[in-house]
Amino acid sequence: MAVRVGILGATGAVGQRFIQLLEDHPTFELAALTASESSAGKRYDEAAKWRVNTPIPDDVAAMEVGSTDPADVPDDIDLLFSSLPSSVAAEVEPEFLEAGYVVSSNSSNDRMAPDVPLTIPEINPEHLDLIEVQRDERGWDGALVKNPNCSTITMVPTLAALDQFGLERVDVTTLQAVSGAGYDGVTSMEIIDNAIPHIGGEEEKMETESRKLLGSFDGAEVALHGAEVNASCNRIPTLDGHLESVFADLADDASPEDVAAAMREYPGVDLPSAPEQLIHVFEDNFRPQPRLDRERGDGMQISAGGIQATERGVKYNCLAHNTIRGAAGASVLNGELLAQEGWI
Ligand code: 11C
Repeated sequence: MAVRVGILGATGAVGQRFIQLLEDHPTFELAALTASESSAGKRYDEAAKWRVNTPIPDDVAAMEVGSTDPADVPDDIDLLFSSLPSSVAAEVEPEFLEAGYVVSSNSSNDRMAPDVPLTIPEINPEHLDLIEVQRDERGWDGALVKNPNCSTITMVPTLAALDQFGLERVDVTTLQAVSGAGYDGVTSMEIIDNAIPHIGGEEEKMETESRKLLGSFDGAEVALHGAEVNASCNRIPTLDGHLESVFADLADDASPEDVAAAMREYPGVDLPSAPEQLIHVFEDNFRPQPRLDRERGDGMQISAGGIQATERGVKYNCLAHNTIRGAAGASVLNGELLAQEGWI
């Protein structure tokens, strides 16, 4: 049976990716678009002027954009995807949750709240049970699930594969695409011939969200993973695809071959938007590269390569499409998990 879905924040970079990913989705039927007051009341193709993705389907182009007031959204919407700016989402999402909507959100507010599941279906699907806790504590009839930041999603599946070797410490340097910075970054590409050695708030997100995703869950609370995580985040002039260099200290002996096998064998999930194999491992040390590898698995697969031994463990590179696997695709996948697990 079709699940009727809507988008909170439909006109921005991630909102446009939602439109793309929901076209021809096997179970989700797009039935409501919302955006800021300046877009409300307009046709979608007039409201969403900027495009980096595929053309807007004709039926979506003609849809009217509503406001982010729950009274403006039809009651029969089963699931809302949110890509609102976090300051707006912090006000708007609770209104929808109180009104009984289920929200799968990419916005960064509340990701570390103890009663909010921060979920990647292949890594910690059991954390969805936190919804019971949030309903008890906040009195919401709806449910809120968050996906992590794109640079976190790129790295965490590889760390989950390594955890069997006793993950003790992670140091990571990111090379992040301009689409992660949203509208201005992509339209101007003003950092050509340059790199920006800082991305506000990004390092802390990687350091905390990773430990929540990998943390153990006793049914009521998540204990953060004990590994120390240190991140250095940098913007480079690629359009899409975050590349990351990871140094992982391991308690047990693990050769690069052991690590490659663990990554290749890390299980996937049976959800419509999930790749069959979660992590693709390259033998070629010059891969993965953003332009060549970000579309693997329709943008939903993680790539890794360049695995080498260090004195304390291994180092390697990993890559994911930041606005698909790292943002809209991550929320869609969580929506599919919510449906599969009976939360919708
Ligand atoms: C970037 N990762 O590339 C950011 C964008 O917390 O979801 C996404 C921010 C977030 O700048």
